Amino acid sequence: MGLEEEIQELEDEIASTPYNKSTEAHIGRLKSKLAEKKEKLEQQASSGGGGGYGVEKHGDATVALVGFPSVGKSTLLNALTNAESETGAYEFTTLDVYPGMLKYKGANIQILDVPGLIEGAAGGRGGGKEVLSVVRTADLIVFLISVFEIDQYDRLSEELYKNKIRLDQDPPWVNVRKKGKDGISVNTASDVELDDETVKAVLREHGYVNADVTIGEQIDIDQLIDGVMDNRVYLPSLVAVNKADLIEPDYLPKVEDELRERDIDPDEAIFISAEEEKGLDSLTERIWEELGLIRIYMDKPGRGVDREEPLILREGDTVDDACEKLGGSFDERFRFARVTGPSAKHDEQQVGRDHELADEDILRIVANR
Ligand SMILES: Nc1nc2c(ncn2[C@@H]2O[C@H](COP(=O)(O)OP(=O)(O)OP(=O)(O)O)[C@@H](O)[C@H]2O)c(=O)[nH]1
Ligand SMILES: [Mg+2]
Repeated sequence: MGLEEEIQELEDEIASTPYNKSTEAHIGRLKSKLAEKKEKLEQQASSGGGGGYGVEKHGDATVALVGFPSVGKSTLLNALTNAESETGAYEFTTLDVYPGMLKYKGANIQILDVPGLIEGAAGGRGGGKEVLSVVRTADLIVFLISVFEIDQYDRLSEELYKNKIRLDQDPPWVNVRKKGKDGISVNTASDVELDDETVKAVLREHGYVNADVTIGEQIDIDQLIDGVMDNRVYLPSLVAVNKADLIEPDYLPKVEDELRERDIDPDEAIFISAEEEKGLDSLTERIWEELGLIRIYMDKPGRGVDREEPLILREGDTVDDACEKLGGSFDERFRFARVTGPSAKHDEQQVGRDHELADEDILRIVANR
C-alpha cells in the first residue's frame, strides 16, 4: 500500500470513529500516525527539487496577500505599493510572486501578491506548494475575499491549515523533554481534559520512549500534535472584503451574516474597493496594528531627533533590540540610554539595555567613544 492510500485509510478511520473518553487514546494514535505520514509524503514530494520562489524578505515586515484568482490581489498591491503587478480580467494573471513595498509611518512593509491559492494547493497541485512556502515566512496573512463569495475564506484557511500554518492563536503550551529512562511521564495543568493515556499514546506514535511532557493549558488532540511536531507556524491574520463597490447597501447584512458564520466579526473585517481605492487607509492602519510595529525616533548627537526615518521595531522590543538593529559596535561601548515618550516615566529617563520601548519613543544612546 502506498503512502497516499495509507493516509486515506487513516483519514477514513478517524472520520468513522466516534470521539469519547474510551476512544480518545486511539484517535490520538491515529491522528499522530496521519501527521507523521503526511510529513513523510511531503518530504518525498519536495525531494524532487523544483526551484521554489526565492522571494527575499525585505523591509521591516512582510505581509502575504492570499486570495482566489481574480479577487483583486494585484489591483490591491498596485494601489498600496510601488509595485507594478499585472492585473487582468481573467484568471491566473499572476504566475509568480510579486513583491511590493508599502511605506507607512516610516516603515517599509513588504507585501507579497501570491498567485491564486486554490483548493488542493497544500497537496502540491497548481504550484500551490511554492506559494505556501512563501506564505509561511510572512509576518501577517491578509485574506482578500470577494464580497460575493465569503465562503472563499473557508477554502483558503483550510489550505493554510493543511500547510501547517495556524492563524490567530498562540503555540500550544506543550513541553516535551527527552530523558534516558523511566518511560513517558505526563504533567498537566488542572484544566487539561486529555487523558494521560492519550498523551502517552501520541508521544509514542511520534517516536518518544522516555520523556517528561508538560501541558500547561486545555488543548485538543490536534493541538497536542502541533506542539509535539514543532514545525507549525503561528501567524496573525486579517480579512479584507474586496469589490465592496459592487454591492447595494441592502446586500450588506447578508455579507455580515456570512462573516459571522465563520467567526469573523464584521466590524473586524475591512471592506475595501481595490479598484476605486476605497477603505485602503483603514486596511493599512490595521496591517500596521496587527504587525505590532513601533516607531523609535533616534536622537542623534549633533543632529537632533530624526522623525523622518524612524527606527522600526516590534512591540516588546528593548533598547538592546534597537542597538542591534542600528548595527555598529554598540556592544562594548554602550553605557546607557535616555528615553523620552510613552515608555518613559519622565523626559530623558536614563535606562539600561533591557528597557522596553514603545511606539513614538525618542531614544538617545550614550556610548563610550
Ligand atoms: N469592481 C471592482 N473590480 C475590481 C476590484 N478589484 C479588482 N477588480 C477587478 O477584478 C479583476 C481581477 O483583478 P486582479 O487584481 O487581476 O485579480 P488577482 O487577484 O490579482 O487575480 P490573479 O492574478 O488571477 O490571481 C480586474 O478586472 C480588476 O479590475 C474592486 O474592488 N472592484
Ligand atoms: Mg494578480
